[in-house]
Amino acid sequence: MQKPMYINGVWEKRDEELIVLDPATRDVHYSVPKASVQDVNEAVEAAHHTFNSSTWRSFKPHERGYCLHKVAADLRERLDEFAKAETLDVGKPLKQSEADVEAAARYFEYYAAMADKVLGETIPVEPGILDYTVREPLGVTAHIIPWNYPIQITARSVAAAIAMGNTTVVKPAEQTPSTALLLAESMEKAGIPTGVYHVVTGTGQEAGQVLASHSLVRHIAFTGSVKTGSTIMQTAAKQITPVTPELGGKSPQIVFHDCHFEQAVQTVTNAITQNAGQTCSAGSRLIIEASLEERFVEALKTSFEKLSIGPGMDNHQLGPIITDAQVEQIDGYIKQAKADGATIVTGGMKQDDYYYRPTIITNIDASHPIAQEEVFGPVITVHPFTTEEEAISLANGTDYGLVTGIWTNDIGRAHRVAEAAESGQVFMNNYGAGGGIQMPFGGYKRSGYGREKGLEALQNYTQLKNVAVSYRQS
Ligand code: TXE
Repeated sequence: MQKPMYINGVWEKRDEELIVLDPATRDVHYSVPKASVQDVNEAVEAAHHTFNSSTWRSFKPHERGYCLHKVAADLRERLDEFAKAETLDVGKPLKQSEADVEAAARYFEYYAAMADKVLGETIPVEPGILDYTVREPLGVTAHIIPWNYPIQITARSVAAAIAMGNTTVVKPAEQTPSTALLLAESMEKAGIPTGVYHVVTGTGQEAGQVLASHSLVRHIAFTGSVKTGSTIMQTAAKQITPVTPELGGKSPQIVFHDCHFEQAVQTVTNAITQNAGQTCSAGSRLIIEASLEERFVEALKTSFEKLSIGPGMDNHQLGPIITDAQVEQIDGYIKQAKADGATIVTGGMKQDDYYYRPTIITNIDASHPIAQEEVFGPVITVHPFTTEEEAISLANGTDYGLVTGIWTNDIGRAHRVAEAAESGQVFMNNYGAGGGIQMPFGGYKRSGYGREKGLEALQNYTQLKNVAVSYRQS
């Protein structure tokens, strides 16, 4: 069965198609059109036309907000349908998909409320001059989405872009196009005008590349690998198109001897096993005070081994790994670590071909590839320290800088370490508090730049105009 893509309010099928597999069985689940260069051009041109149309130009900011609230309501009403579609595409446990759909609804509400609240300023210049700024939309914004959190990542940037008056073209990942397509139905129902939201289901190399290089695209929101992010930025640079790249991480959990032990064990477990570790902000390195290492690793092992593994639809704690290639990537890192003398405390192997057992690795040098690169699986490496300086140096010792977790009851130390952390986000004695909707999110170093989420993201989807008016007659 082919699910059509959505261009300019029309559901379009094509002879050339992409096959989407159910990660739990690797069976063919459905197909989508393989969007051509012409399809992408058509979507971008329609989005450009809509941006300049009297329909969209005369839409009042609060009316945009009203429609986006209705999108949120539809997501909640159809939460089961969206969550099942997400789990069948991504493989993640149904409960996690439900939480993702709820988060998507919250993004729509959050940015709906901001549609008529982004203000300009007046600037004192000199007598007789009124100087003011206006924040204006950019035009067509492109949204290139990865497969690990499709509905959340689509929602967060599309909601902000539309709230600010832009039009949008979404290119979902090849593996997970369902929920971006379902969202088109919500947009229609909510009264978002035709042409404001398009979904082109194509490959990264073709559809993604054409989208990133299109001269009418005024901003690109990208989440994915460093390699693809860098390619997109080089392409976009030719048109001077701004990119907001969110490029993953190798986030440390720094655990001091005076932490709340049980809470730290539980949260460190969740932070590397959620979505089977296929999360940009996964806490994939345990930086542990040496005096606590043995006890903590033992408790972590027990905690990992309690987790159930199986199909996401049956709500196990770890679902399948998205593709065979991704399983091989994880396995490759593990084999290399083993060959280099690391100790596998638990896990370290596939289960039933499509799953990976939660894995703890000790006796591993902090410079080893498995401790430096994004494994994107349920794998944590352990690095002991004796001084605070050493902990900071280990935590900051990768090219990434997305999130830092700090576990201690010494408030002074917690703030010193937070200050030294080279990452865009720090969690103290929690990891992921608040759900993240309102908090700016993005990387230091190779994790990217710019911020999605929170009020900060609105900067991505507006441009600033300064107007100087002379009002004195000479
Ligand atoms: O990512 P890509 P892939 C990391 C993770 C994973 C690795 C590879 O380590 O193992 O990346 O995953 C589109 N022009 N993350 O190959 O290539 C592509 O179609 C324009 C981290 O899936 O970055 C998809 O829609 N677009 C991460 C999106 O880019 C292109 C999430 C992401 O794909 C393109 C996912 C091109 N030339 C993977 N090539 C995170 N930060 O959470 C591909 N795409």
